[in-house]
Amino acid sequence: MEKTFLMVKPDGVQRNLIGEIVSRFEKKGYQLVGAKLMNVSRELAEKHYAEHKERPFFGELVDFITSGPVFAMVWQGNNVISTARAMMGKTNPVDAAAGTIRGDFATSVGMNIIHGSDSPESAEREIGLWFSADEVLSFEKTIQRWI
Ligand code: FUP
Repeated sequence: MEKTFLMVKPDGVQRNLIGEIVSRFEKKGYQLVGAKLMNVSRELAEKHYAEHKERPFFGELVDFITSGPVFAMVWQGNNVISTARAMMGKTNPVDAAAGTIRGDFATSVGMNIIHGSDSPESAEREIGLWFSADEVLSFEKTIQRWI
């Protein structure tokens, strides 16, 4: 079953949006298999956003993601990587459709509430970066067969 890494960023935590965001993915039919509220070290932030190292906004991005607790999660389900991206909306909230998380709650590209892995390779890399093997659970929900 496909897994992805999702994270409520510091702005989403500060704005009390953890429940709203978790609820959207639960209602969609996805399964939460790992979660933790945590502070992010600069080292972890720089590894997570390594692909943006040369971009002019890299410093601000690392400052932001380390500025307060984030809610890191692993979700599982059919096509969860691409479907979660669709539910998040475009990176820049100006382009994010109403009904998406960023479309409904964000106004700035820097503070856009949520991160989600953008490919199977990123999902594998990011889950390994943020979670140890014993923090990602494997359990069956019998109700899943009805969705
Ligand atoms: P996404 O995968 O949607 O999070 O988008 P990216 O990987 O392209 O960007 C990662 C983060 O960098 C965004 F969430 C916000 C930040 N960013 C900026 O601050 N300015 C930009 O022009 C692009 C991205």
